Amino acid sequence: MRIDVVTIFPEYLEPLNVSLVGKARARGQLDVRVHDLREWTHDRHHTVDDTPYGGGPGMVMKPEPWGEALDAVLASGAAAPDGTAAPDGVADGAGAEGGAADAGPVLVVPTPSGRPFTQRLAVELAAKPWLVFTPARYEGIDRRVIDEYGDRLDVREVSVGDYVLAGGEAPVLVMVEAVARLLPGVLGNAESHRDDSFAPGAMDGLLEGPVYTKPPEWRGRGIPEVLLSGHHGRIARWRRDQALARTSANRPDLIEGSDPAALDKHDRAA
Ligand code: 6GU
Repeated sequence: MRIDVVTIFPEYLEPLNVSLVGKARARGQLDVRVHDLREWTHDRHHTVDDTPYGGGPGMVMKPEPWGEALDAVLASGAAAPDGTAAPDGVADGAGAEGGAADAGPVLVVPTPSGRPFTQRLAVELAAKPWLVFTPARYEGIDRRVIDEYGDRLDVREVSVGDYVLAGGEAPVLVMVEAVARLLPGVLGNAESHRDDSFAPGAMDGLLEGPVYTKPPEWRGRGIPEVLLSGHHGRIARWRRDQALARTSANRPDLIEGSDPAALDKHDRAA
């Protein structure tokens, strides 16, 4: 997968050199290119913002640098991004809004006004060959930029939560990590995804329960007996009960929104 990020703070994306994403890049599983938006300004002060039409507080990012930057980035991969083979299903347009090109790059626009970034969206984006992120500062980007590329590309305005950050760079770190760990071969163990909180399947979208490792006693605290029993059926039942308890305590909305058929009679008893 190829990922481009256009930002006025390239150094903010340095963590993409570390840990899981850094290793995926070093292995060639991920081609991440970070670009400085100011390279596409032409004035002495490299101006990227201006006052909003209609008045109001703050500044708005000017359309011209974004247009030039995105044209250049998109042209640089127009044929086949980086030679990396597109995973199966990439060109099928599954989940795309329709209309704009389904097979090309996905433009991900971080904004607190966007649709929620969820595990479902991470899975969808992980199947694409090329993502372009446009983290903004100030009050956001001149709307015409989003409209312009929306006519040609699959554009997603995405928020990472119900709070306001100073810019979209931290959300890009969040989204890239969530996507990268889903790419084939990036996590050591493909099974690691199966019980992820929010993953459909074994845990039916419940939150993961507690985990333990050695030593068997720490500061007078032991390990739940069932985990030492070697009884796989009882362990699975216990883990599910823990997941249900944690989900109803921390995220009752996930249970209210779930399919009652996903609960078995043991769940109801718990
Ligand atoms: Cl994507 N950007 C900003 N600036 N704030 C946010 C956000 C994004 N998601 C939640 N808050």
